[in-house]
Amino acid sequence: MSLLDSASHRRLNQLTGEWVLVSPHRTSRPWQGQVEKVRHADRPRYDPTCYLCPGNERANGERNQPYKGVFAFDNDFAALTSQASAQNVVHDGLLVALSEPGRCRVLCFSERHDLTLSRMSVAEIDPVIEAWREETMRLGALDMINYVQIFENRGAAMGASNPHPHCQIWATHSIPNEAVKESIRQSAYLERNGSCLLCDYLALELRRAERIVCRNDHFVALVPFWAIWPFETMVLPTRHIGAFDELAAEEASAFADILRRLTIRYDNLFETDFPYSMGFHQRPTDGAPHAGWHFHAHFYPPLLRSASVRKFMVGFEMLGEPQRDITPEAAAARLREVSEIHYLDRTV
Ligand code: H2U
Ligand code: ZN
Repeated sequence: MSLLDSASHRRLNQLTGEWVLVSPHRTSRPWQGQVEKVRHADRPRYDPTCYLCPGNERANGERNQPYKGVFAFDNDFAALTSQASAQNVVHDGLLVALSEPGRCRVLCFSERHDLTLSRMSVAEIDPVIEAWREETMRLGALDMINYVQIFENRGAAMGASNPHPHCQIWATHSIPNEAVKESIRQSAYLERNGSCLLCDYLALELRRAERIVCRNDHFVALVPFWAIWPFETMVLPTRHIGAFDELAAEEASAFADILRRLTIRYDNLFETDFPYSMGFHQRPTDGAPHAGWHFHAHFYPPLLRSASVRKFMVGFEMLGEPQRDITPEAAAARLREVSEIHYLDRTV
């Protein structure tokens, strides 16, 4: 037994510079708290009341095209608008505010209301990746946009407002906090070591193998050494790619493959529609080279022990720092153990 699997310790997140507290001895404590409802994947292929299904009316009265495959539109309740001018400033001593222009988009992965990434084929996910690339490039090319954040909230437990497979894209004038932290750490590492932080980290993880979940020729899915959420993962390209625009065709397909396999493993873990927030971190679009930036996806799933018991980020996590019980190594082993055939497709 080493320090890492028996005694309380802190691990450093190399991407953000923040620490996470790990308490491996605590996993056997009893649970009498909230129980999440288990959701069964028994949705219809088309839901006449869904505002994302083809041909249906959205909340603002506009009608979706009778689309097949991917479909993107401007968010009707956008958190950011292009009207806000970046010049507007409030600076009164300790009161500092800056207006924030931007764009918000919604992107449906499929016309099918009942699908999820885990239930789509690689051929069906390919156009989703192409749309992520196009949206990134088109929005990133706008003068006022310096960062493009793509994210998916999946499941009611993560606040998704609708089960129809979709993600959101928020393109901002400012680089948001999480991306700033990772940017600073990645460029400092490059300056200090002359190599990329995530290239070096990935090489180390591949050597040790204990936190790898699955891989293919171009991508690796792993539980980061510093993971906060019980089954948190990161997906990294093996080549040093900064953003979607650098993905070669075979890499895009390999990305579809790994996203499909990882989300199937997630669903199989507790035989449920596994909830998560996931998204991509990529090079800012402010025109600077950002040579240290290594493109990656983060999956932040809340479930802890079953389809009904989730982790809460409260108490010490809110006031002190994130804490976890199950170790990243144990979580990776659990994710490795489960099948890559979706439980709903199993014949026996
Ligand atoms: P979430 O499920 O992650 O909340 O994403 C759904 C988004 O869809 C949400 O941001 C938008 C909401 O503003 N939306 C529309 O743009 N039009 C609608 O008719 C309803 C929801
Ligand atoms: Zn729908």
